[in-house]
Amino acid sequence: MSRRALITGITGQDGSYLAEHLLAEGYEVWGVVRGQDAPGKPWIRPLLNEVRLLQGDLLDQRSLIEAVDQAQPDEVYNLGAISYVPLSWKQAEITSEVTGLGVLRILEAIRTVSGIGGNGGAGGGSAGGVRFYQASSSEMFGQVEESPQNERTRFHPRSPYAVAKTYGHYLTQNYRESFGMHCVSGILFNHESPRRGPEFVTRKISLGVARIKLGLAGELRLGNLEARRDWGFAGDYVRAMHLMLQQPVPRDYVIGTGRTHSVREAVEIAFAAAGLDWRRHVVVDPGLVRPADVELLCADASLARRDLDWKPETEFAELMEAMVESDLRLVARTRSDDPA
Ligand code: NDP
Ligand code: GDR
Repeated sequence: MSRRALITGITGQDGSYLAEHLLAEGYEVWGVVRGQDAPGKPWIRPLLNEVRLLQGDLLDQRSLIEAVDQAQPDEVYNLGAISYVPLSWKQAEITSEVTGLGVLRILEAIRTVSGIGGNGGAGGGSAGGVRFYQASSSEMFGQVEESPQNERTRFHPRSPYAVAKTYGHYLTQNYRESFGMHCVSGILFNHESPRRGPEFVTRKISLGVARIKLGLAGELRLGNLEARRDWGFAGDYVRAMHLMLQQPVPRDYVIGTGRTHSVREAVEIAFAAAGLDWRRHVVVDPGLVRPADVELLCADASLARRDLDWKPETEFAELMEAMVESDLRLVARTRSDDPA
């Protein structure tokens, strides 16, 4: 019988890549979606025949219990979150509810359905029970004092989003220790793709380049060009999520490339890929600089390399170029579909 996976956040960037990966691995995949309508994102549509969708919300305990009960999963991947850092200053409360307390609700749903009591263990939950993956984030490191960062690096979260993720991270650890549940957190560094939300900087750049190249815009407004990130490809990172849950002993892993680039370098690569001079188009907008930015993040993923035999396969320049190419096609198609 095929193994069953339940994914929250299946409509997001990572959810869709993870669903594709697990289907290819022979899993029966179930996804939790919000609202009444079928999800509209174009990359989800081809999956609709293969993935079973359940209505649920990380704000709603009952819906999560029902989703876990219906899917009877072997593995649960909690990818659902409000994931855009700037929004978390404007809507700190809802971010804490979804990104932070949502982790508590999904863990409680698993505990309830598995019958794991206050002393742990009762209905499975240890080696034979449901395995749980929490989408932790390098944003938890925040203001770093040492680089690169690994599983032992101190956290110093710099946004309400990062604080909520840190809560979810410790709670996942706590359920592992308190109830013997097979819970792991992947501390993932930034990962991107053509499916990245348009508000995140790499995709904002690739879409901006495409619109400028096709004559639909003249400038691209950005914030802090000097921030440095360890950027990888989302398709490589979902493999790591799955590998983490296959380990006999649950533990947390850092996932990243170990290389950093600045936003300025991302801009240079993307504009050059379309034959444009970025200096003629990029405007630095102080209004886009964050109240407390994270200046540098760089992963030491040597534990994942050793235990999971995982390494990234996509170079940053290759990734940015692929995103520009994809957005050039997307913008050209949208423009020709536009009756105006
Ligand atoms: P996205 O923002 O693309 O996707 C977020 C998902 O969460 C969407 O499917 C969204 O659904 C869902 N969601 C939002 N609110 C709720 C809610 N109340 N109940 C249930 N689901 C909800 O994120 P990514 O795919 O990029 O990231 C996946 C996870 O990994 C997130 O938790 C993110 O914080 C974390 N992460 C991401 C990194 C990255 O670089 N991408 C790095 C480290 C961690 P809807 O479509 O309905 O809005
Ligand atoms: P991040 O990603 O906050 O690291 O969170 P984002 O792409 O939003 O920002 C990266 C860096 O770029 C700088 N920047 C800008 N960012 C945006 N969005 N828009 C701009 O115009 C702009 N100009 C400069 C930012 O200041 C920042 O330093 C992502 C999310 O996926 C989180 O959910 C995840 O946890 C982390 O990655 C790891």
